Amino acid sequence: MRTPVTAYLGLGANLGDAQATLRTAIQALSHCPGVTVTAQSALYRTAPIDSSGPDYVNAVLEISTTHTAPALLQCLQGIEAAAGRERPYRNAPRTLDLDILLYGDGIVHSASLTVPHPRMWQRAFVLAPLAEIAPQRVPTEILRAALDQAIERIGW
Ligand code: A4P
Ligand code: MG
Repeated sequence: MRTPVTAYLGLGANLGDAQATLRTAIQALSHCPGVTVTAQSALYRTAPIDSSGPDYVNAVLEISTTHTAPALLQCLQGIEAAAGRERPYRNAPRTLDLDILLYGDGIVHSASLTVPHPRMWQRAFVLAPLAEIAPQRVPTEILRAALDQAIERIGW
């Protein structure tokens, strides 16, 4: 049995009932073998960044997992597919996006996976919910620099 690793996941959606989709995704994750959800941020309404369509709903989860990072990505992609995720083009509006933000202190650079998520440090829709549940992982200056982006905490 592998030693559990603490990982942080970014959740985003801007098509359909985004709040309901995020709640369903959190339920699905909590039923995944090898994954325990240990903390969840509030939901945030956020303006699209490098994307289009309606406002997004975003959140961040802390999990404890015995999966490797690639196996965890497969599990996330299965949940995205169940939510009807389509990929017509990069950064297209989406029913559900699940990203691995951090995997312990791990660094991954492969064709299909980059961890830490390379764009997370510029994005308030990741940094604000991450700071809510893991302030030690978000340098204050980096959070402050992103807070001119439109973001509203909407709770649960
Ligand atoms: N991939 C590589 N690294 C990772 C990782 N750490 N986590 C690969 C998850 N996937 C990772 O992703 C494309 C490929 O990235 C995957 O096949 C996987 O092997 P995707 O989910 O199919 O496509 P995407 O979401 O369009 O790309 P990506 O890279 O996830 O986009 P971003 O940069 O995350 O941006 N604005 C607001 N307000 N809220 C949002 O949630 N999201 C995006 C997506 C843009 N603007 C947004 C939001
Ligand atoms: Mg993604």
